[in-house]
Amino acid sequence: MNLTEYGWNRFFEIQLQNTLGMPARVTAVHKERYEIVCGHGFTHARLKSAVYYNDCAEAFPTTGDFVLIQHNPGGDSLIVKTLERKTLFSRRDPTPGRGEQAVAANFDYVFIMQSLNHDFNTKRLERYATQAWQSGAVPVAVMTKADLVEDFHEQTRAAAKIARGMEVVAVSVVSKLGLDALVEYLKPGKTIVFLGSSGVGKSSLVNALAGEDIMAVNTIREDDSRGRHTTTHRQLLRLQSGALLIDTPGMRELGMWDVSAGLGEAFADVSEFLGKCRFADCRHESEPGCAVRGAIALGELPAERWQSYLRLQKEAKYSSDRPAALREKKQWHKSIAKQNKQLQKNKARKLPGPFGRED
Ligand SMILES: Nc1nc2c(ncn2[C@@H]2O[C@H](COP(=O)(O)OP(=O)(O)OP(=O)(O)O)[C@@H](O)[C@H]2O)c(=O)[nH]1
Ligand SMILES: [Mg+2]
Repeated sequence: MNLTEYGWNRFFEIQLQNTLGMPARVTAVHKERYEIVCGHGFTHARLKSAVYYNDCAEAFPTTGDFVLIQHNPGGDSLIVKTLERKTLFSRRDPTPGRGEQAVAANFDYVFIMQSLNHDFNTKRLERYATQAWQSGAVPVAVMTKADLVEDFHEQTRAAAKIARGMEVVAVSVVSKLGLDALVEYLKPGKTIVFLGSSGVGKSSLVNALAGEDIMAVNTIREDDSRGRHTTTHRQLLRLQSGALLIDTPGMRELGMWDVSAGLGEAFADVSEFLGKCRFADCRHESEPGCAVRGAIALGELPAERWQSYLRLQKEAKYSSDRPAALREKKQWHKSIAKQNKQLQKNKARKLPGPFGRED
C-alpha cells in the first residue's frame, strides 16, 4: 500500500526528519481504538499512553490525521505522534469544560450540505462557511434533494449571496442532477469532508459518488422531518477516482471555536469597510465618521450581514476565551456608565457632549 493514495504528500513528508515511526492515516476513530491505513495496508491502533496521556504534548488524532506508528503485525499498532495538520475542523466539545474537539483533519474541500426541502437555512450556511474558511480549506455549498422541490433557484441565489467566493451546487442523488459539477473536486489524493445536519443526504451522496453502497442510509423521521443520526462515526474512504471522502455524523449546530481568521474571508463584504472609520477604535455604534454605518446607510452593506458578522464575532470570542470576553463586557458596561455620568454632569452644567455638540 502506498500512502500517497491516501493523501500523503510533501507537507507531511518533510515532518519525518529526525522522527521515528511509520506514517499512517487515521480512517476512523472508535473511542480508544483507531482504524488506520499504512504501508502494510489496513489495521488498528491505539495511542501510546506515555506520549498522549502522560506529558500531553501530542494532539489527540482525529479522522484524516496523519500519524506515526510503531507497527505491530500481530495486533494493534501504537500511535506515537500526530503530524502537524494542514487543515483542521474543530468545534466546541458538547461536553462542558472540555474545550475544543477536533472533528476532521487534512482535507482540501468542505462540502457544506443542506437539503433544499427542509433544512435550508442561510444563517447556518453562514456559520459553516466561516468555520470552513477558518479551517484553511475551500468550502462548497451543496444543496441536496433538488428532486423534491419544484424550483430551487431562489434558494441557490440566496446561498450564493451570503456565501461569496463559494461555489453553490444543487444536487439530487435520485435524478443525478449536479453530480457532474462535483466531479471536479474528486481529484486523486484530495480529501473532502461532508458536513451538515442528520438526514440531509451526506451518506447518500458518498454512495452516489462512489457508485456503490458503502455507507448506511436511513429514511428521515416523518413527524418532524429530522434525520435519524444513521452515521455514528466519522469515516474516511477512498473512491475509484483516488479522491478521499470523510463522511460525518449529522451536526446541526456547531459550537463555534475560534473563527476570527475565517470571519475575514466569510465576510469579505464587511471587512472591506473595517479599518476605514475616522477613529481607529471605532465601535461602529454612534461615532462620527463610521465607515460601516455609512455603508449601511448608503445601501452598500446590508444591515443583516453586519448583524450576522457581529453575532459570530461575539460568539467566537466568547467560546475561545470566555474569561477575557466577560472582562471585556464588564469593562464596556463600566465605560458606558462613566460616559452617562459625564453626560448628566455636562447637561447640568450646559456643556457640549463628547461629540462636540449637545447630545
Ligand atoms: N428524494 C431524495 N432523497 C434523498 C436524497 N439524498 C438523500 N435522500 C434521502 O434522505 C434520507 C437521509 O439520507 P442519509 O444519506 O442517510 O442522510 P445523512 O445526512 O447521511 O444522515 P446522518 O447519517 O443521520 O447524518 C434517506 O432516506 C435518503 O434516501 C435526494 O437527493 N433525493
Ligand atoms: Mg450518514
